[in-house]
Amino acid sequence: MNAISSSLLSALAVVATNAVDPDPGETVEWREALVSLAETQGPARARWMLDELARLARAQRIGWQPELSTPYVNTIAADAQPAFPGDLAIEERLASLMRWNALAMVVRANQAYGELGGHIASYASAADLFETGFNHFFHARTQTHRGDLVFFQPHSAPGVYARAFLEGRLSEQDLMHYRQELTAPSGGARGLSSYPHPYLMPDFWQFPTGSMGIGPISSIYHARFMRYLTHRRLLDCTGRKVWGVFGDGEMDEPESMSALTLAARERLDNLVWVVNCNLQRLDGPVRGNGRIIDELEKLFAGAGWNVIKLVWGSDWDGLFARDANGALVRAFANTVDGQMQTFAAKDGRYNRDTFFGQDPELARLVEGLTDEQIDRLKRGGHDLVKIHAAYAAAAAHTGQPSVILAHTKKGYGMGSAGQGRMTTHSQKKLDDTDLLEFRDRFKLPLTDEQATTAAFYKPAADSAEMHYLLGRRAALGGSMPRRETACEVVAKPDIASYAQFAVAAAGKEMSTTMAFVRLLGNLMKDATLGPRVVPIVADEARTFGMANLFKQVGIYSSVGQRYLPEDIGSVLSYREATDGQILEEGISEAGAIASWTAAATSYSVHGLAMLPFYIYYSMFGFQRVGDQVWAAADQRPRGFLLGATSGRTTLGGEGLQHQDGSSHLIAATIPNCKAYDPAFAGEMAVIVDAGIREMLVEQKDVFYYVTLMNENYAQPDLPAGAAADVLRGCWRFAGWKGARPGAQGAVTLLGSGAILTEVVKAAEQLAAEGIDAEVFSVTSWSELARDGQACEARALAGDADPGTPFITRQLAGAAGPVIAATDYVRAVPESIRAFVPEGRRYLALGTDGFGRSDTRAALRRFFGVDAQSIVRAARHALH
Ligand SMILES: Cc1ncc(C[n+]2csc(CCOP(=O)(O)OP(=O)(O)O)c2C)c(N)n1
Repeated sequence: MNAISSSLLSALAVVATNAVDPDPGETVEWREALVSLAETQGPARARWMLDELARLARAQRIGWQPELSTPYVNTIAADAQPAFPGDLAIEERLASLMRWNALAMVVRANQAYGELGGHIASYASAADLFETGFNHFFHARTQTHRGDLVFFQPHSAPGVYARAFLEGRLSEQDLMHYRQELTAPSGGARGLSSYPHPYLMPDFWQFPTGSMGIGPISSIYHARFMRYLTHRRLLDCTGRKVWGVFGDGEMDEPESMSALTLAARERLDNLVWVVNCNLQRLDGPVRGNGRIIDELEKLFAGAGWNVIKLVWGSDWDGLFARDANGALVRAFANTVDGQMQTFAAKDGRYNRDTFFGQDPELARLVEGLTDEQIDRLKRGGHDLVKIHAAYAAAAAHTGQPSVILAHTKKGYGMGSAGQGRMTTHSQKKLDDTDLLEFRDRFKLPLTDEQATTAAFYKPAADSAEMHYLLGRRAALGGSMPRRETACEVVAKPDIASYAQFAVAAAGKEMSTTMAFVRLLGNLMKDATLGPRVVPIVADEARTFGMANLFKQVGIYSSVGQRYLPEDIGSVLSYREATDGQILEEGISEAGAIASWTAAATSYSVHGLAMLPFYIYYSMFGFQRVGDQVWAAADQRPRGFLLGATSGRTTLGGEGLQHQDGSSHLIAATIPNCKAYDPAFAGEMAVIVDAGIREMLVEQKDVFYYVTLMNENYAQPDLPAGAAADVLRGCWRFAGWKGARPGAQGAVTLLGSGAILTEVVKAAEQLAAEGIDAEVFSVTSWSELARDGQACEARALAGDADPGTPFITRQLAGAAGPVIAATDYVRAVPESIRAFVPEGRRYLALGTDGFGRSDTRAALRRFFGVDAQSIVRAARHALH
């Protein structure tokens, strides 16, 4: 209200509801009283009075609630706008150049190869939103400022490349290789990825946004993680912001919405979202029969965000000022987005007749304007002055995250070739007339030939534009986006100092989950590494026996603990603290994996290596949030994912939706994910130790997935020298000699994770029957398969010495058919079939199908992975 001018206030006061006013005279008196109060005593007093009336209405049980939505106008009134601090004319010229080069990049790529794809219309709508950020707000990392985090709408990537071209970071050759990552090097260029992909452009993009919804949720958890780092006094992140430009269609994704209340609850005023409300998505309007801006306003306001509506550009200020009776606001209230899109697609004449022509008052407002002027009336998201005002207000706002709902036109400036058209999302062919019109529309300094050949354009180095462009970025710390990787090495403690109990377990009974939790507790006590550990849970800490950590290291809370926990006297009491170390994300696997991603990329985003361990029900990992893991992989994360209660049969009673038989299959498809299914605590310890070394000491871009079980059994010592084979994926556990005289044959048994104990029992039984059995513990099927495939690839490439796959060599030391059994689907052990030594039969047993509720023994029998089934398979293979 404070931002709404008094003239508008009076205009808004007469916006009619559809109900008939039974006493208009009385209404006028009340209205005038409020307007006069606001004018004479200011908006604060007016707000007080309205609050007071609301209280009174509640006491009287009148049944009135204030609406969460406001009229379809800017939140920031024209007279409350700060002066524009830049050179408007230059910024507009620069924005036009960005638009042109982005468009040219897509058009040319598709002229050369029609199959490449690409988008023009999204950036055409977002260009001014990006440019204002680049010229005035997005701070790059410097010696004194670790940089803002900026999430760019993915289909607008060409606009970011266009800017990098003008800033001298990319060459014309690079632009010519947009979406041609493989062929670019032969042209002496770097290929430009379709969307922001740090994996493919590791010194450029920071955050992948190509999969809708993942950018938004990730930005929230990054903002929260910055608070966590600050509160834990590991890194002061004050003064740094997270900016995200997202699509209005993208807001439909569950991930986009799922953490809005968290952002508000945590008072993340370091977070600003700009929702590019061009009212369209791919197929058509986002809300053809409604208004997405109004809907999002209610949603965000209800979730506790500061909402800034940026609906109309400066050209509209005069119209609103003259519109004493609120005809415009009334008309907007009756115009749905589908119609608004049509207005964008049509010319000034149509808008005059159809929109302004609906009411004599409206028609009078535009009497002095030509059709072309009506056509050019800007929406808020295309007006640099208004955008700047909204960004400045959002950046200065405290106590809440802010969202700017920026009204734009999809395909802005593409004229009849695309502006507001239903098909504009994928429009990438512009004919000569379209290109010339675009040039004229944005006053580009191009000859007809340059325009029709979509020539790239860069102003001379000594031009005012280039000075301005580079000067603005220099003032904001340099070019963006820029992905950095330098961070200090974190020393790894000796494994004996934290995991001796697991490596030399001496037959003690425990589950690998118990062992892991104990190991984690020990690691956190290490003076150097300990503080960098980030344990993450999604409301399953008690399930995994981690409740002791609540007291020991505390649960992170930005406000500490404002209550006496019920169990305060207990040694395991629930403790929340501002410097708490555990991130307890509640029942949100999407949130927890976003949190993990923030911590796992901290080495790059903040220059401070952290080591997250996210432990969860393995079924709710790759299957539930697989695409978020894929996006995390794109960012080269370093950290551990722990799939607990893993396997189809270890979690007996839980049944079909809980029993995971596939996570290792999916993990194997992620190139930088090293996945292990250890059977023993000692193996698990060696794997975690190696992971810490690879990620924190050697700073390799890998992350680890380790599955854990809740079945208790005797944990053997890990023999000296086994560690290297454990890490490669397979070590010889033991051999059993047939008890009966006279050779009955020999078999080789492979088992992993939960099923290794069944394999051992099978070996004992086979030996009793007179069959020799060698048992290998497979710790990673995927590492074995990758090693084999790498040898194969070398051989195919003509390498004279391609090497022998590790698993082939391991198995060569044993005899007979090979039987493999796991708690995962058969395809997991099948992945090494090609590398089993020639002439040896290979049988893979797994847990294909839906899970069931029953005891472990019954389940293993049912799936055919119990000792009996393995014995039967061995006998079968021998005959
Ligand atoms: C998870 C996911 N689903 C579908 C797509 C395909 N897709 C790409 S852009 C797009 C429409 C985007 O609309 P909006 O968010 O409104 O952005 P605009 O391009 O209109 O600015 C869709 C459906 C995707 N990239 N990611």
